[in-house]
Amino acid sequence: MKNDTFRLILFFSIASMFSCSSKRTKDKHLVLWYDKPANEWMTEALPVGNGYMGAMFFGGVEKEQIQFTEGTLWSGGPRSNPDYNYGNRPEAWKNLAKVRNLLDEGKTNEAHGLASRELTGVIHKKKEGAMFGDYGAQQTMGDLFVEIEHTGTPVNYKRELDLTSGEGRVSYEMDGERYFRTYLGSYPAKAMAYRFESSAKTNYSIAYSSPHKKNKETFFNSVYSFQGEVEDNRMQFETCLKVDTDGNVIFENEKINVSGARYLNLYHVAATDYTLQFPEYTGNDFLDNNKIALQKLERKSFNEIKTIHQKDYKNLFERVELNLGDNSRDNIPIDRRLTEYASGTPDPGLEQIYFQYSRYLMIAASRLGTMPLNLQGKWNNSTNPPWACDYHMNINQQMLYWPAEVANLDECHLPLFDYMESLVEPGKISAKEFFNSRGWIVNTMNNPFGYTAPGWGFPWGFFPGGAAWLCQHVWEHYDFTRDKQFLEETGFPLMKEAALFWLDYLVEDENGYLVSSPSYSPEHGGISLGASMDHQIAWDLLNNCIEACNVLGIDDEFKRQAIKVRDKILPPTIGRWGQLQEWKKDVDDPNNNHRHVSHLYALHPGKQITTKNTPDLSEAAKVSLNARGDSGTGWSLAWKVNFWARLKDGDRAYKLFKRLLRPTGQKGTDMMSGGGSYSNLLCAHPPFQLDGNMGGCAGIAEMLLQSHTGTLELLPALPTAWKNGHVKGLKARGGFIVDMDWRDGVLVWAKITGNPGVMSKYRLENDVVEFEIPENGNIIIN
Ligand code: FUC
Repeated sequence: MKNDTFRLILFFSIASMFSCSSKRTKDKHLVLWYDKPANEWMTEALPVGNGYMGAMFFGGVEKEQIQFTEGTLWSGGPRSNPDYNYGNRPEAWKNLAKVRNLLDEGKTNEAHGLASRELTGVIHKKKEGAMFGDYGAQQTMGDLFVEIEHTGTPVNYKRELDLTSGEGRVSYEMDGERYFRTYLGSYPAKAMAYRFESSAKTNYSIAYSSPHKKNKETFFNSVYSFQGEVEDNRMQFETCLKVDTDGNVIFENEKINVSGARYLNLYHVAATDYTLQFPEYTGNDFLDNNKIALQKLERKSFNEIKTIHQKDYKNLFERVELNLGDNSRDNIPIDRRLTEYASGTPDPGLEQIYFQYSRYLMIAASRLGTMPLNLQGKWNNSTNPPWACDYHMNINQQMLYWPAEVANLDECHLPLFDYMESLVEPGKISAKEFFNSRGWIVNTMNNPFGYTAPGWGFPWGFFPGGAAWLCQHVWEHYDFTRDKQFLEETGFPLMKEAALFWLDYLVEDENGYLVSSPSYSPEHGGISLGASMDHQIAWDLLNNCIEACNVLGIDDEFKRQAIKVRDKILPPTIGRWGQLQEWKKDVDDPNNNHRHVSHLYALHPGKQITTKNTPDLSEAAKVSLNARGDSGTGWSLAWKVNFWARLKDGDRAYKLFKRLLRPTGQKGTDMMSGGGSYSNLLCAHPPFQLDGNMGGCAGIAEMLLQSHTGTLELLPALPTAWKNGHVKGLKARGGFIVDMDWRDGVLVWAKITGNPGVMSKYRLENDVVEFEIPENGNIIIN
């Protein structure tokens, strides 16, 4: 009797939790939900993360699969091979003059041949099947499988990712009983937490499956621990599961068996011995890290852990609100919404979700003390992932962080800067060995082991401009936050050191301009003398350095030099068919629709070309962009959204944004036109790359607010489709926060918040208005 009463109370409390949760879900719009479990990792499973770890849950009824990894788990690097040399080829620079001479003489093929032999990075291939040898690759840590012992047909099945609370859920009924699960990644707890609840007493069997070598496996005091290592470099790791349940627990045959449980909480931690520190990259006390994380969870209930997580998450997430109109399609699963959207059904609610999903993903995967986002954020299920799931510096890494400032998540930008700082020392060696120059460089592909050399193939791997491009991010971080201390201590040292490379590398051409030689416009056209992207990146970096010197009032000598060099760099040039030239020579092919649109860097993310200050160059950029067309990989589409927004063509930007949401069944590597979204809304390059999600989010912001000219432009590229809307919390350069309401495509109300006394200008259509932030901290425009 006592037991029955207890059971009844429990049933009602779980039942009320269910009704609450479905009611809550109904009035919330920011939920990705599905009426069936995921079959496939890449296209359907849903991501959760705590910054350090990324996990994907499938929501299977009889068997839950939670694939996971930890950001530092990599193969390759110094411990994988005594010959690993961070990619460097000692004294490669001795061939530089010869390559330059050949280019000057127009002997491009010979220049290509010599550069391929001598200006390429070095990797050592050891293991059969490992694509990148001692360069390595990000590694999955494996999968947790949770078998749930129940039979019957599930009804009212729902699998969701709630962006407002930062948690995943699965719920269903079976045989008259209710089942409910929660999945979350807690940054403060440095742990993942999964909860399984049921109205009936349930049996579970939990197993971890690792692709890596096992060194030790224990189960003690309700904690399962697996210690293992990556085969080629012996990187050590441990992952632990702490089991908290009202059922009985036994560990046998490498499985945790739980019986008679109405709740089962699994607290999941993982760490490796990796340290972000040149030259060894090892030494982290990973066992201690996990021990401390688990100790912190002691005596905390799941609800307490969830509350702490939500506080941390909401503090970041709730800063920005976006409303683009009708949310009435929330009762339809996302996969169906995507298909219907692609066939013409307007769905502003889905567009809002797409925007906020990127913010969710950034919070889940990029926090102070963690590795920066990689090509797949922190979500990788392979030991041999595409492009090593690395840090790609010729667009991808930068795009991953485009929304960080404008979408009001500047703290999430910080891991990128820590990573950049770690690259300076190896990057200086690469600059010296390959170019005999000062400064630091990175090239196309970068791993967590200081690989800063050009890639091992030419020309795709050749891109010394990568570091300068990264430096735009530290400048932007300052410009958005106006954190002078950051600029002085972190930003400017990185920028100046990267600028030294360009002061040495640029050479004077026959007309007295400074040009980049050899250079390469990612990732086509071959070796050249004078790729425009290099010139625009160098211009942008020097220009930002000059502004930084002004702000900090330092380094007059360097500033003078930077001004002199900046003003001598070959400027963007208009070519024979009215296009913006991609190279110094006017050789652009009007039929080239390559996915990289590198020569428009000056338009976005740079600011050398603007519709207002350089209208002719803007027109030329438009001609180039039209010629490139509206197809591309996911990130290419996302970049085009931003380009058209900068060109103030909201409808064209919107057209490309819609393409980005196009459902794609493709899984291969279509470089031409396969870009779109999977049903879990992750961006399809294809395959999955997170850059497109982030670039798309930044593109939406760019349509609503721009500030790169020093003037806050309100609704500069509003698409006709977004007739009425509201945005709160976007950030603008100068340290401002902007809220806006618009009706029938016209701004009706805006609030600009900033520090009292700060002055700036805003532009509304053709009117430019100067303002000063008053004592109360904001101005209202209506
Ligand atoms: C660059 C791009 C490819 C891909 C890869 C990860 O090389 O050209 O499209 O995104 O990065």
